[in-house]
Amino acid sequence: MTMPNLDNNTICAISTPPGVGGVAIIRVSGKNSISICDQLFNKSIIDLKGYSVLYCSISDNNQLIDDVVVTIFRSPKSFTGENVVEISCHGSSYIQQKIIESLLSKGCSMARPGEFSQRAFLNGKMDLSQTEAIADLIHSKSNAAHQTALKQMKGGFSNELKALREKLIHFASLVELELDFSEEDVEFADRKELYSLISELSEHVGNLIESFTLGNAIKNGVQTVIIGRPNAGKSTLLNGLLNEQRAIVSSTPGTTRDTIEEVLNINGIDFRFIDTAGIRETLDNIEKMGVERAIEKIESSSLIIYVYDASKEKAEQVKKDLKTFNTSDLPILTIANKADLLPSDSTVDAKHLKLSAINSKDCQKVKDEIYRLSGLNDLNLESTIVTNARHVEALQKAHADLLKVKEGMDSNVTGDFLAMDIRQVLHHLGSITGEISSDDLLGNIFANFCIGK
Ligand SMILES: Nc1nc2c(ncn2[C@@H]2O[C@H](COP(=O)(O)OP(=O)(O)OP(=O)(O)O)[C@@H](O)[C@H]2O)c(=O)[nH]1
Ligand SMILES: [Mg+2]
Repeated sequence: MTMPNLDNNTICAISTPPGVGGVAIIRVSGKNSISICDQLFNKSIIDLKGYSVLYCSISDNNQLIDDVVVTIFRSPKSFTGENVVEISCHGSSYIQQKIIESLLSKGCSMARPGEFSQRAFLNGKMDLSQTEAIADLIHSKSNAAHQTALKQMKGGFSNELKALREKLIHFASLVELELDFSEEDVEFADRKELYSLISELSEHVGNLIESFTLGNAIKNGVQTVIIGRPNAGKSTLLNGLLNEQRAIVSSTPGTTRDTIEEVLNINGIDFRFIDTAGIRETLDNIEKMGVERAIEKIESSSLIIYVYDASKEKAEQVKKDLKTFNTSDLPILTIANKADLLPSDSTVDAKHLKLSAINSKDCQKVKDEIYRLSGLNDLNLESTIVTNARHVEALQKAHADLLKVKEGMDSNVTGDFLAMDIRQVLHHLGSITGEISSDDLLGNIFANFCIGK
C-alpha cells in the first residue's frame, strides 16, 4: 500500500543540467501548478486539456522574460501523478533563474532533490525500485548499465519480487489462520508444500544476491589492481593498456611509489586499473608507504593482475608470492612478462599469460583475459541483475530469514514462530519495492477467506 501525498504545496525546479543550453526545461508539479503558472503567461492555460502544448510568452511584473513552449499534464496522467506544467525556455542561466524566481513569488516552493520522483512513488505511479532505477538510467554510460536500469524502471525486477512475495503471502495467510484456530490443532498450510516453496525462494533470492557482483560491476565498474615485485613491468603494462605514457617506467626497481589509477572501458564496462609500487621489503620510508598502499588496494579490488619478470623470477618464488598477495582469493590474472627476453622454446606455467608488456598486441590479450575473468562475458541481460546496494542488502536479510523458516520447520517449531519469520521475509522483500507487508498479509486473508469473524 502506498502513502497518499499529504503535501499540498506546488514545487518547481530546473530539470535540465545547470548552465547554458539551447533549451532548458522547468518543471512545476502540484495541485495548483496550472493556476500558478497561468498568472505568468500571456495566454490562459486554465482550460487546456492534458498533453496540450502552447507557445506563449512569459513575463513577471509586466517585464517580458522569454518566449516559451508550455506542456500541460493533468493529474493523474503525469510523471508525478499531480498536475504538471513543463516550461521550455531558451537555455540561458539568467532566464531560467528569472522564471524560477517568478514561480516562487507566485507561491511555488523549490523542489528538494528527487522530490518529483518521490511524489511519483507516493502517488503510486511507480514503486521504490522503479524510482531508484530512474537515477541509474540517468547515469548509465554503457549498454549493460542502460539495459539493466531500463528493465528495472519498467518494473521487471518489481514483478519478479511481487511474484515471489505472492507465493509466500498465500502460505503466510494460511499459517496465520491456523493461529486463530490454535485450540483446534488444525494445519491449513501443507508443510511439505511450504518447505519446497521456501527452498525454491531461497535459491531464487540466492541467485539474485549473486547477480549483484555483475550488477555492481555494470554500475560502478571493476577495480583491478596491478601488483608484483619491483621492475616486473607493471607500469609498462598500465601504459600499454591505456595506450599512453601515463606512468613513469624505468629500469630502476622501485620507480612507482604512489598508486596510479586510470579508467579504461572494455566492451562497455569500466575497469579501474591501479598501478602500484613493486612489493618488496624496503628500508626506504616513502617506498614502504607505497608498498602499504599497494596491499590496501588489493583488499578493495575485485580483480588482481599479478605481473612477474619471466626472465628472472623462479616458478617457486611466483607461487609463493601469489599465496602471500592474494589472501582473499580474488580472481587473478598472472602475467609472465618480458617473454621477449626468454629463449623461444621456453615455457611458463600453463595458467599464466606469457607476454611482453612492451608489445601493444599483447596488451589487447590482457584486456580480453580481464574481461573474461570478470565474469561479464556470461552476462545475460535478459535475466534479472541486481545493481542496487540497498536491494541486495534487503535480499540478504530475506535470505537469512528464509533459512530461519527452513530451520524452524526442520525442528518443528510452532506456527506462531513460523509466521513471524515468514513475515520478516515478506517485509524485507517488500521493502525493496516499498510495499508494507503486514497490510498485504491482512488484505490477503480477508480477500481470500472471508470467514466472517
Ligand atoms: N624486454 C622487456 N622489458 C620490459 C618489458 N616490460 C617492461 N620492461 C622494462 O622493465 C623495466 C621496468 O618496467 P616498469 O614498467 O617500470 O616496471 P614496474 O613493475 O612498474 O616497476 P616498479 O614501479 O619499480 O615496481 C623498464 O626498463 C621496462 O622498459 C617487456 O615486456 N620486455
Ligand atoms: Mg612501476
